[in-house]
Amino acid sequence: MGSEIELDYLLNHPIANSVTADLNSETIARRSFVPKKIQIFTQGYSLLKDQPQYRFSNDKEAQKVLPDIINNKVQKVTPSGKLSETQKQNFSKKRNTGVVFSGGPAPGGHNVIAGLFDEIKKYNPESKLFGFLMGTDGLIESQYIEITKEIVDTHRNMGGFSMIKTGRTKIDSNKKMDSSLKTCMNLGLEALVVIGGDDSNTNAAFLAQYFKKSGIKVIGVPKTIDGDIQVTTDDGDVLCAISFGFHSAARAFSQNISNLSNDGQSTVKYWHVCKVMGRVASHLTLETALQTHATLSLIGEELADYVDQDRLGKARENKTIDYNAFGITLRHLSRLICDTIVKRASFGKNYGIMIIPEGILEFINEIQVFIIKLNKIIAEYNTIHDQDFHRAFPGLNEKLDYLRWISQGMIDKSAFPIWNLRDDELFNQLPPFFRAGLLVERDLHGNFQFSQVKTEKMIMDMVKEYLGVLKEQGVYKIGIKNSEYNSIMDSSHLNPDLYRSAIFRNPGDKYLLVKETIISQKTLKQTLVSNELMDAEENIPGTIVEIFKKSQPDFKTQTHFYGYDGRGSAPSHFDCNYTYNLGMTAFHLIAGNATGQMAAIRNLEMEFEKWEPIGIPIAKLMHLEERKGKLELVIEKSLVDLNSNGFRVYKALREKWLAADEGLDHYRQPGPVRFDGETEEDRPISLVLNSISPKNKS
Ligand code: FBP
Repeated sequence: MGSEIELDYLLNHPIANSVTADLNSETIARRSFVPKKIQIFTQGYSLLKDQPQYRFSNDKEAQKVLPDIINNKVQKVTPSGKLSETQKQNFSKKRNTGVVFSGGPAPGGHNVIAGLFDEIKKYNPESKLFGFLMGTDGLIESQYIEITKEIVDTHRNMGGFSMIKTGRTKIDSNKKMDSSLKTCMNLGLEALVVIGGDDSNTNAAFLAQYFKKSGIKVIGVPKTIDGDIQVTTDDGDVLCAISFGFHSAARAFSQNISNLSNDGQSTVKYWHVCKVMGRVASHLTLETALQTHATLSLIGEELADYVDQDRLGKARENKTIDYNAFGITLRHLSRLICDTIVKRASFGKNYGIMIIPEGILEFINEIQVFIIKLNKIIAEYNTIHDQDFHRAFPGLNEKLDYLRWISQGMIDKSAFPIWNLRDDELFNQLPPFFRAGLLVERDLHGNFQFSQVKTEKMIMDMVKEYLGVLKEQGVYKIGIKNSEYNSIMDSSHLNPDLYRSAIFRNPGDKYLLVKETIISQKTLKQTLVSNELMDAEENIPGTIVEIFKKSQPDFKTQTHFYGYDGRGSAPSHFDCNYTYNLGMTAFHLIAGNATGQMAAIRNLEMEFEKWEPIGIPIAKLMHLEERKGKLELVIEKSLVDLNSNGFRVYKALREKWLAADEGLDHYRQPGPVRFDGETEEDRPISLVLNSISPKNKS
C-alpha cells in the first residue's frame, strides 16, 4: 500500500468535489430540458369554446349539491382570433393564482407548476403564483410561499412534490371551506389550481361550488400514478386517456422488475413476487406486465369476474346451483398461482416473476366483504363516540374484542348485526398480521389503505402451503431435460433407456417428469425394485438418487414492493411534456373564466402534434360511493376495462410470457426512465394499444 493521501487534500481535490457535489450532470440536464408546447400555447391569446358534442349523464345528487357547475360543458382551448385592445388587456391583466398538491406524489407535478408559472408570467410578469404548503392543510391554515422563477427552475422536470409538499386532508366541512376561501381572498386570488387524484378533484369541485359567489375559480389537474382518472364520454369518446405520473411510475417499476428478470434467469432459483402500487385499479400492473412480459401478472378486475368451472360442472351434475362458484376467493387465487408454478417447473423453470396489484384484495370476495363491514364499523364508532376507533382500541386484541362484542349482540342489538358470529369465525382464521392489516386506520377520505397490508405475504403463504400439498401428492416436480438425463446416466455408465420408463411419467418428452407416485427415496426404491431394476437389499445407485433430488422442487421467493419508489421517480419524457402542457392548459382555463373544470389533454395516445388542451366538467364525473360507512359524492375511479385492447392483448400474450414450455423466457427490457428522445417508450403501452381503432376506421 502506498502512503495515505491527506484527507484535506482529498476533499479539496476538484475530482472529489465534482463527483460528490449535490448536483450531478443528470440533474443539470433534466432541469434545463425544455418540454414541447402544444401549438396553441406558442401563439397569442386563447378562447374557450364549448364542445357540446361530448355528452355525460348527470348524477342526481351532483345536480343537487353542485348546481353552479353541473351544467358546465367540455371546453377546448382555441386560438382567440382577432381581439380588441381591451380584450387583450383583460387577458393580460395581473392575476394572482394559487396552486396546491393533494394526495400521493406523482412524477411531473413540478412541471404542472412550471407550465402554469411560465404562462402566467408570459402574459404579465407582475402576476403572482402562490403555492400552498403541505397540501390542502396549507390552504386551510394559510401557509404558503410565493413561487419564484428560481424555485421553479430548480424543480423543472424533477420528480416528487418537494417544492411545496403534499397532504391528504379532505376539505369536508363548511369551517374548512370558509378558511380556504378566506386564505384565497386574503391573497387576492383569481383562481386556485388543485393538482390531485379522484378525491382531490372531488374536493376541487366542491370548492368551485363554494367559491362561486366570490368569483374565485377552481381548476383541477388529473394526477395519480394509479391511472384511475380516465375520462370517456357517454358516447365512448376518450377525453383523458390517463392521469399524469402513471407512465413514469409504471416505467420505474418496470425497470426494477426487468432487472429482477435478469436475476431470475441467471440464478434460476427464486420466484420474485412484486407487489405493485395502485390503491384499487390494476392499471399499473397491466402496464408493467406489458412493459416487462413478467411471467405471471394478476389483474384484480379480471379475478373479480372469475368463475370456478369445476364447481359449476359438479353443481350441474348434481342438478344444483353453486353460488360460491362465482368470484375469486383467496383459496382459488392461491391455487391458480400454484397451477402456474407447477406448469413452469415441469419444464425445468422453478423461478419467475410474479406481479400482484396492491389493490387485489378489493376484488377478492371474502376480503372485500370484510373491508366494507370494517369500514362501516370504524366509521360508525367514530361518529357515535367522541374518540377515534384506533385510539380507543390501539392493539389488535382490543379491536378483535370489540368485533366479538358486536357479533355477540352486545353492541348491535339488531337481529342481523353487521359483524356476525360467522364473520368473527372466518376473520379469526386469518393470520394475525393480515387481520391487523385489514383493521389499519382508513385515510382521511375513508379509503382503505391497501399499501399498508402485506397482501403478497398472505397470498404467498397460502401458495407455499398448497405447493407443499402438491409436492406430497407428487404433482409439483421439476422437469429434467431428456438430453441432460441421458448424459448424466451415460457418464455414470448406466443405461438411460432402462430406467427412463420406470422413473418418468412421460419418457418420450423433452422434459422428463418423475412419476407422481415417487415422492421419496423410499418410493423411488419401491419403483425400481418392482421394475426389477434392483434388489430390495441393494442401495439405489447414487446417480439415480441425484436425478430424483433434481426433480424435487424447493420453492423460494423474494418479495418486493414497488410503490413509493416509482411515485417518487423522475418524470418520463411523456410526463414531462404532458404535465407542462397541463399547467399551461390550467392557465388558459382560468383566463377563459372557467371554474369546476379539470385541465386535460385530449389525444394523449397519439403523436404530440395531435394533442388538444381541454377542460372537463368535474361535476359530471361524480357518482355516489360508500365512504366511511355512508354514501358520498366522489369522482368515479376508472378500473381496468376487460374489453379494452390493452387488456385483451395482454390476455392473448400472457400464455407465451408464462413460457411454461421448452423454449426461452420472453422478458422485455424497457430500460430506464428517460426525459428526452423519441422512442417507442414515449407513451404508456396500454394507451398505444387502446388507441388502435378497427380496420375500417382510421
Ligand atoms: P393518489 O391517489 O393520491 O395519487 O395516491 C396513490 C397512491 O400512491 C396509491 O397507489 C397508494 O395506495 C397510496 O397512494 C398510498 O398512500 P400513502 O401515501 O398514504 O401511503
